[in-house]
Amino acid sequence: MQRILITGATGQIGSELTLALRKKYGGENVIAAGHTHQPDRELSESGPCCTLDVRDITALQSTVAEYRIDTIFHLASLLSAVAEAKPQLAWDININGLINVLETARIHHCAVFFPSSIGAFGPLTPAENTPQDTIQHPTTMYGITKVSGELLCDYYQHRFGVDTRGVRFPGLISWKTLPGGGTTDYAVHIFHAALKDGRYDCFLKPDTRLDMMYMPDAVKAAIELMETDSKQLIHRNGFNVTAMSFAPRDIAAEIKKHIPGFAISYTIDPVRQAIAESWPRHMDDSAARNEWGWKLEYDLPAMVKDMLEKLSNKFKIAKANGAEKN
Ligand code: AKB
Repeated sequence: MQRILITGATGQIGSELTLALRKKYGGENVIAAGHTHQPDRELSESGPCCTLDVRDITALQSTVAEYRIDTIFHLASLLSAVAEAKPQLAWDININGLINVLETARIHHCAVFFPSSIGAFGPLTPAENTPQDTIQHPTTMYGITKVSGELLCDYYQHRFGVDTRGVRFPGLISWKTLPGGGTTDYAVHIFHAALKDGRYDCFLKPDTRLDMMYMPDAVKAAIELMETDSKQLIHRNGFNVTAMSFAPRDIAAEIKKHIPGFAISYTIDPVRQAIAESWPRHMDDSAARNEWGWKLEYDLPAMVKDMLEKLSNKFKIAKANGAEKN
């Protein structure tokens, strides 16, 4: 891994993964490609940035050739709730975009990281201790694109020898960039609301338990998997990875330890509730642990403490900058 392209670099994962990779591999060697959002100052000042729609294979191939890319972290994707609202667009971006990336990787000899999701499972999957290899029969368009993506990545690996690798991310929690239209987004919004208003109205039921992970662990997982000697890997794509499993009432109780007056209420969104109920509650990630040494750093208490510290600092800085301008 020497010259890296990140698609979806301005998104929730991309904005943090790009900075981590630049720190490790050098700013000039990590190209941040975004489509709908402008890169923020930190992203645009720390290395090359470009605008790229992954559905445009000509533009994708010329970017890869121009920057002599050898590894693509392909993060551009619609999340679950948006994909349910716009299923055709989700197929176009999530599948046609991925095929373009895989074709480009085949022609230009690149390795590819593809993030799948807990969404790749469905109601027939065992919900507790979900095995690495099990029934995958998702009922959402997002899930269909994620299973198809895992299969396409496996296909390009065994048919054409493209070095594809990937994980099934759970809900990701981060303070830098907001997620855009997922079912697990409540676990990020709750922190913003707790710090700004002292209360949060949640769109999932209090006992809807799902796997979750703090962004530093997600970034670590993506980098470590791509750095692993391929001889160690039995699986290649769709590794189960998790760090914690909680329901809205559990994270609310943890936040209350830091903000005693915090209150949570519930107004259920039937679409996102149905999506969440079709997903596993807790995955078995022993394949990732055994094959490439996956190990979490943040459990629920550690994540909540760090999120509240980082986010309140961010709000203080934003307030001070706003005050300076006025
Ligand atoms: C979503 O909620 O859509 C994502 C995911 C779990 O893949 N965060």
